[in-house]
Amino acid sequence: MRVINVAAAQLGPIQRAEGREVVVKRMLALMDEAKSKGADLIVYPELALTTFFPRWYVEDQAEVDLWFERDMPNEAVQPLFARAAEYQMAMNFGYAELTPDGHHFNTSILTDRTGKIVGKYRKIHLPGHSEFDPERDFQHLEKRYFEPGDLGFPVWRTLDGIFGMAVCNDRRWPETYRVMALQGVEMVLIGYNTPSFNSQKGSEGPEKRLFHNRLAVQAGAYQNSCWVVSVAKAGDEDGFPLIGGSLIVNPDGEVVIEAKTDGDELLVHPCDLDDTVFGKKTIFDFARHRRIEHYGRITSQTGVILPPET
Ligand code: CDT
Repeated sequence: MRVINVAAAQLGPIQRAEGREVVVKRMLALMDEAKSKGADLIVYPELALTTFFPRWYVEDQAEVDLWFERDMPNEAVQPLFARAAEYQMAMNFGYAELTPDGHHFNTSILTDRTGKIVGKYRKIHLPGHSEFDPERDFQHLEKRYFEPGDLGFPVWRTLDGIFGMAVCNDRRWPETYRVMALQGVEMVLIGYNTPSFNSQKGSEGPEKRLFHNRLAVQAGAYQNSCWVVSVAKAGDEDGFPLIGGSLIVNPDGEVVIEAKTDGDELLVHPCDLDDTVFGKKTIFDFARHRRIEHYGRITSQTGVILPPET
């Protein structure tokens, strides 16, 4: 048995006017609760330190850059790193990263039990658009504010297991999990900010959005025989609702625990990394069953190529 106690730390809304110190206080309160429940690892959402700013169209880059972190850790998050180290708790959270040479990424980091950053992932599947779109009910400007991640889908050995990360929209793409599973991933950590309504189809509301959230992560877990921890920023941010529905899924694709609220909420579950072994040795033993000679289109083609008309 290789059991780790995982705390999925869902965050409720963060308003545009709120500073990082307000959020960090809430994150610390969740970490204290996680400690009292024996957590080994705490997982926070995508862009955990700010409101989900891609909904706002801003032309002045200097103003946009106020949502970005130039260093990690920095002064604002130092208390989180210090307390995680004190508690010997590994930690994962997402933030907007501005590199010294001026690149912008939607990033997620993983620390070990000492508070040292052992893994960094930069979101690859950026949803949305890059210019103001008057046709939408609200904006989703991730393609404006971020570049696609340049680090691939690495995995890291820590906590006696093999861990990977993904960010929000990545969870809808089977390639995300499979590339990590080809490196033996045992647990995938995901943070998300998912609007409760489709900005291009108002009839698609929270019920369907929560269904797609479960569907995507349950399939990813089952088809790759790994744990998935998927954590929301939820609730009403300045009049724009985000779904909750944070959840932990086992390697059989079953939901073992799920959030009930749209606020700050902690879900703690013991996850045995050895539960990944059976699936990886049987139905999803990639070495025996994959047929890569038929998968060429996956990496040689992005869009659809229709068959010729007859
Ligand atoms: N943050 C993020 O990636 N949100 C997207 C919304 C896209 S609309 C389906 C998501 O995949 O949840």
